[in-house]
Amino acid sequence: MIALMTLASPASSFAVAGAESFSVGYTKAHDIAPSTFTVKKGEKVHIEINPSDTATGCMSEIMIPGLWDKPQPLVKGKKIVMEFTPQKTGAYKITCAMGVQRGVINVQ
Ligand SMILES: [Cu+2]
Repeated sequence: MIALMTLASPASSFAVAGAESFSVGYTKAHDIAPSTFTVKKGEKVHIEINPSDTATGCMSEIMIPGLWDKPQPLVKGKKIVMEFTPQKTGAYKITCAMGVQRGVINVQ
């Protein structure tokens, strides 16, 4: 029973109706984790980031050019929710507000 429940609830994914959902952490030491995602074109994506630290300097904001274009500040304890439906396949960079890459979303 425990094994079945574990299989049904992987740590990086949880249920949001109608969306592929990801739970993401942030620390200053390791930035976002996980940082690589694979999703499907035309299917809604729901990403929640729960920062354990407040980011500073260059990497203080996060965005996904082409999927989520409004930079969001990473503030300790302040959940960030990004929801979007990718319309084109490709590899979309997760970046800071000035475009430095910190992860990738592969749309298949
Ligand atoms: Cu930057």
